[in-house]
Amino acid sequence: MADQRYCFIVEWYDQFAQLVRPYQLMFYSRDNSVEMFDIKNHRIFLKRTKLDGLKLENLYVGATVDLFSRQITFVDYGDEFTRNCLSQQKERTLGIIKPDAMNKVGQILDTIFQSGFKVTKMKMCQLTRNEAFEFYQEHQGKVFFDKLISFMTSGPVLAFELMGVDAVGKWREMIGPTDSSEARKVAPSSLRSRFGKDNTENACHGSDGVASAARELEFFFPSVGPVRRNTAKCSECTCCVIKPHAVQGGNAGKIISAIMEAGFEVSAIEMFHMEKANAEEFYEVYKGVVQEYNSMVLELTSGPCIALEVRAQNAPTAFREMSGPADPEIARHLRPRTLRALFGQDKVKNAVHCTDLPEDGLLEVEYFFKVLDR
Ligand code: 3AN
Repeated sequence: MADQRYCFIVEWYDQFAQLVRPYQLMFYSRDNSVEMFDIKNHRIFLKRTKLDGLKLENLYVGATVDLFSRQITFVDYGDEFTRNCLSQQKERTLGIIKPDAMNKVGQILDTIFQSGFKVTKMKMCQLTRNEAFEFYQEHQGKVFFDKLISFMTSGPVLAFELMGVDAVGKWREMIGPTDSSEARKVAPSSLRSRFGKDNTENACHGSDGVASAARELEFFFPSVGPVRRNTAKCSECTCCVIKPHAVQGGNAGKIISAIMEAGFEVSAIEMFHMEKANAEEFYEVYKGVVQEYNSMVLELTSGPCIALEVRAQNAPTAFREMSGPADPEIARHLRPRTLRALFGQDKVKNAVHCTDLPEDGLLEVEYFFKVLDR
């Protein structure tokens, strides 16, 4: 591979100084090495160092990456070459699973993950009429507008950011024509053909261009100001965290499907890029108790995870049963149908976190959906 040099502007939050420190980060594709330059102090911060775990595909504006136990946030491209090369490869679009297809959310997500899209943000929301009005403002005055607003506010939706080469066009192609019955004729494998009913209840939304994608992403994932409300109910619930390795491995859709098929209500879904301090706080009860504590923290910060609010009677106990023994090897022998038996690799990469103490179910839901989602 040619030795391309990509340049990014990154930030690191220095907890001791309580300062955000900006750096220039160079990534060399030939040998996967990085070099960092301290912008404020005008000096080399990290000499060119090979980092086998680092991949160009994980470097994009908005990403957080663990470098020598420092959580680095990528805030911008550092030069025009990098911007030109990568902004095409890392085009973004907004996808929505509409209220009519939320009972198939796992299957649809699975199709997305298997098709090679990178999902970089995700949040389940319940739109108010005002919010739906704002989102669909371009359609105001059209005959179907009222029907569209009533439909889009009739239940929760899942909004997500997709990233990849020609993401806007590819996602439009994957969802198919607006009218689901037309889709069944001309694009039978499309999502609207498979999951939609007609031209209003058509399962999915996709931005129709790069500019509308930017506007629509900002609507659901604002870069400034308050975040959109999540849908957590914080009652009769427990928290499931789909761990980064399972998200990266493309298993999140299958895991959500399995949970719903087992009769649980999945009432909130959100992707988080966990910071080390938060992962340590979340796993605090295991510190000094479980041998794998440090590796667990490392895994939880190694990439995006997906937190779910899972509801049922006695949710923490029932969901613990479904997750299975912490060690997937043991799970595969004793409880082969559990999530960890099916999707786990080892005691740390064991697919999902579930709480051990029933009284912690609600607290963990609140940690993700009230404390971290601000
Ligand atoms: P698309 O989502 O395929 O880009 P748009 O942007 O023309 O389609 O319309 C936005 C949404 O409005 C559609 N997804 C659909 O739910 C609804 N819609 C569009 N056209 C009609 C129609 N003729 N009758 C009823 N609803 C419609």
